[in-house]
Amino acid sequence: MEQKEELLAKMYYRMNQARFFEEKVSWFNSKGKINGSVHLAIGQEASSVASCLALDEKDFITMTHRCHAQAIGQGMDVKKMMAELLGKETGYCQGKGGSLHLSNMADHNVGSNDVPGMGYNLACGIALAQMLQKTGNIVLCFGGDGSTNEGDFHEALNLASVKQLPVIFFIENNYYSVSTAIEDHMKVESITDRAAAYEIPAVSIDGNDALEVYDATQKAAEFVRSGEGPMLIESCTYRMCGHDSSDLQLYRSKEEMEEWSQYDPIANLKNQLKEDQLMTDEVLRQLEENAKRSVNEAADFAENAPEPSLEAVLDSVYA
Ligand SMILES: Cc1ncc(C[n+]2csc(CCOP(=O)(O)OP(=O)(O)O)c2C)c(N)n1
Ligand SMILES: [Mg+2]
Repeated sequence: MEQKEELLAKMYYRMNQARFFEEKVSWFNSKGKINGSVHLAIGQEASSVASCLALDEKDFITMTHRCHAQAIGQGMDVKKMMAELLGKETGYCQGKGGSLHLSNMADHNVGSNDVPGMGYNLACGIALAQMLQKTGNIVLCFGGDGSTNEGDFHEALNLASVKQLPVIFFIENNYYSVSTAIEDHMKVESITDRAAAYEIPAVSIDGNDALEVYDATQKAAEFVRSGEGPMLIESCTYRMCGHDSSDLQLYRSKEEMEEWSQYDPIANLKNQLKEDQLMTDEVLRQLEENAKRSVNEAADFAENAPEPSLEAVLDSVYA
């Protein structure tokens, strides 16, 4: 078991790294250096990062389209991530995956997906393999509120429940599916109600409170690993940015956005760490600086990395 201090430092560092990484991605995107769309998770860092930290090293994750903070939470290397986003040879998928097909199977990261809900059944398949092979590994499956309306979600929950698969369905409820507010796309009060239909235990948590996210995921991981079957966590959070770079956010009020900006998950963790005297200002500042430096180095690495060669264009392409 990791020392508490080490864990909190890793949590604060990776949440900052995710924020700086995405600010840099946004800048590269505005300069036309990233092809295709990117979906930022600014405001969702506690949810995406602290959940991953509750896993063991060999556990698996499946990611959504809003994947950068999830990947950083799981410990992916920001240099290889940035190179991948810029389409460079030194990226995780030799520049062929980009943000929407970013993966790292070697470290049990099954990857991001452009189709909402694609991760649910992938997670079930991997969990079934872990069960049959008795590896003791579990799967943390990320999803979004909107994707729980997909058939895939319901099929996966049913299968996981019937087979008692070791999966945590971790739903990041940011109250929107692109421009559609949650009350306009589902009738149930909470996504946990959906788990009840499959007799899957579920909890709803404050996804902007990193410590609560970590505790809830750790409890769920214990439950799931013990062979009791799947669990669902609804992690309530807020996307403090547009759905993608073309989003003018005309579907929500300035007051609502302003209110959530007062509840920034990074500032929230910082305040908690200071109030509980778990970290000094100096240590916090150092972690922020280190995180920023790692992202600047990643950006330099990616910009100076070679383009994939023409000869390699069909390598690792299966369909
Ligand atoms: C098959 C398919 N349908 C629709 C889309 C467009 N799309 C991308 S993300 C998204 C909304 C997903 O909402 P949610 O699951 O709440 O995740 P969030 O974007 O809020 O993180 C939609 C409709 C798509 N990429 N693929
Ligand atoms: Mg959403």
